[in-house]
Amino acid sequence: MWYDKPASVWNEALPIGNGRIAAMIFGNPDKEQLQLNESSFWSGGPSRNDNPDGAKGLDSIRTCIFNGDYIKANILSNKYLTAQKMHGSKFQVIGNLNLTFNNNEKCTDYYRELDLERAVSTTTYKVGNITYKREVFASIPDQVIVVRLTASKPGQLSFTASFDGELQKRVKALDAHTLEMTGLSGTHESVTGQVKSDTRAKIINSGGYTTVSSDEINVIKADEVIILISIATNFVDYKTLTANEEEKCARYLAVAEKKSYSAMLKSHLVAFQSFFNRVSFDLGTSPAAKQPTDVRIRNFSKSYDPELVSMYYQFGRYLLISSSQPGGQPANLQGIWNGSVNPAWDSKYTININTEMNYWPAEKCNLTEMHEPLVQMIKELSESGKETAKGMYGCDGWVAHHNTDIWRITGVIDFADAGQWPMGGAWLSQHLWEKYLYGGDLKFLESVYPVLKSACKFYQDFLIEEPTHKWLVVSPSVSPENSPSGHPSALVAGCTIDNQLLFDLFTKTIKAAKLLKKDEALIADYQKILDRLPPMQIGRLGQLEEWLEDWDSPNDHNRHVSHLYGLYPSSQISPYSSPKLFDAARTSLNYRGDVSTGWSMAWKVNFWARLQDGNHARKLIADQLTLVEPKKNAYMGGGGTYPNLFDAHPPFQIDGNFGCTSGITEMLLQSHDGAIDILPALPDDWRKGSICGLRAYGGFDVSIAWENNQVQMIVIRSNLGGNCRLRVSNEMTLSGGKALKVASGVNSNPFFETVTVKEPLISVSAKLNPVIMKSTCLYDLPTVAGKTYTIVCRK
Ligand code: FUC
Repeated sequence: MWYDKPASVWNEALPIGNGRIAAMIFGNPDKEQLQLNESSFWSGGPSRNDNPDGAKGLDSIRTCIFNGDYIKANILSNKYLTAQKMHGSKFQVIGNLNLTFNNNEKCTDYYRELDLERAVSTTTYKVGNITYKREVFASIPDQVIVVRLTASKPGQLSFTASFDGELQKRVKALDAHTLEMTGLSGTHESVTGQVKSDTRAKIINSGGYTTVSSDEINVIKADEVIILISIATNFVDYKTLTANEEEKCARYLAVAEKKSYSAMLKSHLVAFQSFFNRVSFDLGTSPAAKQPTDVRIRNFSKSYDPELVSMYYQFGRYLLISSSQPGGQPANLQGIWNGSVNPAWDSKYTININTEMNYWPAEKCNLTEMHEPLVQMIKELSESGKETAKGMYGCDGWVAHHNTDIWRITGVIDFADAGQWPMGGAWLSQHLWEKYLYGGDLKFLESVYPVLKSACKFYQDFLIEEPTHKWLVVSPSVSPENSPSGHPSALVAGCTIDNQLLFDLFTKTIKAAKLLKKDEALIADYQKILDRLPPMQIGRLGQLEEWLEDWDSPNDHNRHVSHLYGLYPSSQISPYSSPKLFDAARTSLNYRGDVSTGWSMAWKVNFWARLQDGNHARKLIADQLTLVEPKKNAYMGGGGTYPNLFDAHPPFQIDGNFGCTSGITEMLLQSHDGAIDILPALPDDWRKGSICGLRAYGGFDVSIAWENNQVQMIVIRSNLGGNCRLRVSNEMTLSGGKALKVASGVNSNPFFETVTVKEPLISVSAKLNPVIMKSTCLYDLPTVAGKTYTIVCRK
């Protein structure tokens, strides 16, 4: 990614991060601004937000819903279930390190870049005949941000280093080379800010000298300067704030300053590239790629620029590596990059889609380690959510609603129409099973099984029988952030997404119990619940119904498409085993329309990939790669992409980046439907390309090359052994010409079990438009763990 001018606003600055600390780099020749973040710097402190009156209101709210008195249900819900005071904390900015230069002359030859393959940002420019260069990276092994400033002639580096930050307590030069800023997180909704931060910049100059004023350091006539930035807080875990931030901050610096710049750069590259280099993606290039990145985004819809797509894809992987590292916090609504003390939606964790979307690329894009912080958060929520289940609803097990934060709150926030969704834990829990399907690690499954079981426990207690069909339903609930048209409130019972989530949760927990040989009696109970969940239904428009009744409106363009959870990320809707539902899902999506907020368009890339319509998915990518003016920060519809390739909801929200990276993968490889599907949704204009190093269920690493829209070569490494069933659109053989076995019957590899759902009832007026499926070849390749297989197009 490169630009020919500095960032004038935040959405033009370039992000670096090591999962714990991060910076946005502006690259201004006169004044370099490094806007700093640390992942545990959140407002408030350990806290809970359950409404203690839940038990008093629950029964009457449920009765109101079954009687159709939605207004009263809403009023009671806001009174008895919604949090009365605390709606979650804010992820807050640490502040800025500013380097002010006294360039009197105009600068020329300006260039700045973010090298995604090295995770290094570089700015160069000339003043007179001297070339200046700044390199910045955030090191995973050394836990500091490293800045190197050089000039083409000795003695040319003179600048002043200073800190500022809205939440600063004090800025002070500790010695002639070390500047320190301490800070305290903000008080919010009457929870006192308790996260203490310590930020230090160590300035190491070669040549020249430094002088100190009380809160600034001046560097004068240096040849080269290295600045090490260390940030630490008193955060230990979501319940504990007892670390000594000053000691931690100093320790990181003390270790780092003993190393040379080149040694630090080397270990940074080794660590970063051990993740990044696992996947390579080539869609070809074109003259458009010679332009600066912002120009390419502006021109994308009018030009042929396939390389912008592959770069955007890899940028998603870059962002996940940089914002989510084992042992740390999961990527929040802005990953780890936030310039404000008061960010949009508090930059917290919205778990009715957004946080889950952040992690869609983790497994399939070969970044399984980056999934770990989310797994840890789910474990923690399963502790904090137990109190919520008991206190609010009198149920066993654990529950989380539509949001959480670093303190792992699990109560209902905002207001009933958005917050009264007791399914956040059910959705997050799917990630645990998903991780097992890719990695096949039974020890991991065993470690998370109690979380799955306890999630089921909650719904065993919480589900109630609805009067018409005697189905078991979740009530009160909402189809995330959407109301049936004409309804005075979103509150209802038995939303489609809730039923789908429970279908997955119970099915997967049963599978896990069987694999781990546990809880036989429970399995029978779970099966009884599964048998009584509402089936998916097809409504009068031929659409998949979003609610228990046929309430969908053809004019509903809400950004959430929650009832298609069953299509993606879940695998309940399949062209092969549930063609009617498949068709109804497509009808629903067509009614919903294309253009929406950033993340919604990203979700639709995944949907159209699952619907095997590559051209429609490709169209959504183009919609998403529409340039949004960087100053547009206010909430509004019509999302796109900022000049720095950050997804624009607007405002900036990182889920759209991750969601689109996931969607592009789904266009090229899927593994949910009983087989590894090669190029299931290749658009016409991606005629030639290759993608290497993706992961599929069952522990397979898959690389694919194609030409003239036809698969040319597939390379499969088997990590677990077992049958590898492949679905390909053209005929293939093993390299060397040996025929592949044509597959039949059920895939013997247990990781590929297909999902069977009940066939829907279809209303008389509903019209289906069945898809003519592309004919595909199905092959079985028995594999041995550790072996690699090459398969080529049959000539
Ligand atoms: C949900 C969405 C919004 C936004 C917010 C963070 O409330 O409906 O569009 O993404 O989360």
